[in-house]
Amino acid sequence: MNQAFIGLGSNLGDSRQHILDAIDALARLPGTRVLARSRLYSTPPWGVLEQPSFVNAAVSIETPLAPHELLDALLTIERAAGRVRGGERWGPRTLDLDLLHVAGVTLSDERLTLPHPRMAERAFVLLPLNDLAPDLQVPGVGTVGELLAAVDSSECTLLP
Ligand code: PH2
Ligand code: MG
Ligand code: MG
Repeated sequence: MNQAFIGLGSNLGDSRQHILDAIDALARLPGTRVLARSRLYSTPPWGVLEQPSFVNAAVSIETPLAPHELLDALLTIERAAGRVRGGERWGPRTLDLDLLHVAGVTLSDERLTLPHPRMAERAFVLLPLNDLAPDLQVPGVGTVGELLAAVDSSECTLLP
């Protein structure tokens, strides 16, 4: 079994519902259990500023799927939520599921890099992840809690 952390984001359509539906879809993957779910956050857009704010969350799962199988499953769930690829990099999307970390795995190929190469700089990733795993070590850089303390999360708010 693999233990994995997945970051979820949406800023088109009913973003909260897209995120909740995606968590249900993750729980229905073969042999897979959702271990914990973060709270939901509203976060200012990063990368491309002229777009709606995002809803972001994170989950931890236990799954028999190997990292690349899990990646394929995430892309399938994104497509089911109406995600169209080929839009602007960092632009608006109905659903984004990012594989952030798989316990004990570091790898990099043309499809996948683990841990996620930019997670350490992004409040919208670290804030929900900190709900689940503040002590998680991001190899070479520190714990999630330490990294969160070093980024500006002042404009991120908890959704009711
Ligand atoms: N995702 C992006 C680009 N910018 N900004 C926020 N706040 N949250 C996101 O999930 C996000 C983003 C590309 O995946
Ligand atoms: Mg992303
Ligand atoms: Mg993505």
